Amino acid sequence: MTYDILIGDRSYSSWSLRGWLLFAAFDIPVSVHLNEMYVPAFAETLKDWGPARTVPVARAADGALWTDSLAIAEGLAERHPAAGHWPSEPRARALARSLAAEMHAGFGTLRGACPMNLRVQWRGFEPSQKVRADLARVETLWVHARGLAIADGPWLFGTYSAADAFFAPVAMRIAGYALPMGDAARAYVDAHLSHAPLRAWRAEGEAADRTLENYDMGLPTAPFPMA
Ligand SMILES: N[C@@H](CCC(=O)N[C@@H](CS)C(=O)NCC(=O)O)C(=O)O
Repeated sequence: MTYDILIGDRSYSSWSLRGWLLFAAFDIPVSVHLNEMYVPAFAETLKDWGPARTVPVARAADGALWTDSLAIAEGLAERHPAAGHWPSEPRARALARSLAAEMHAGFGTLRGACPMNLRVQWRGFEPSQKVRADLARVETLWVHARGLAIADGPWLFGTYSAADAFFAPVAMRIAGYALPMGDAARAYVDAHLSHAPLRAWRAEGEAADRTLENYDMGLPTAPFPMA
């Protein structure tokens, strides 16, 4: 089976990053098509991808179309049961699905206040109480997942799962805005910063992407902390 995925600008499109990681981190080949965001052609291009209104969108050679990142996770897990999108242990698998769903549906304050931007680290960002509350919830979920991990390894359930793909952009926000987190959460963020697929994604964004002014926080910058 071959696949195609339509993504937005790699440096900024957090949902696209999730969708693509669901292929790349699980060794499932996919042809990538870029649909630059915030230009009129964005909506035009989407017309070739069924009812999709946002990126990512993934398509299988048999015509199956997933117009949402969570649908991509379930579609690939169904077609590639050995790839390991969800943990094999039932309680861990239930929690992994719950984490991905909560990430998908929530954390609007954190997402709105700290848009993902893989090009710079912002200096002097002061998280509001509401952002801190989202971060506290993120840490609660991560600690809970680690308690159910059945394998060694730096990821939420030991080995990389779709839950990690869903939290990768959160980890990039923590790194990019130097958000305050405990040591265990910091180590988890570092695992994402060292993750080869995510590093490849960022390098491609650095090489190809425009700078989107609407992502400018108006703060001093430092290099993004991924060497
Ligand atoms: N629920 C969707 C969210 C996708 C989404 O909001 N994508 C953004 C880019 S990160 C987008 O396409 N924005 C363009 C628009 O809303 O017009 C998913 O999980 O795939």
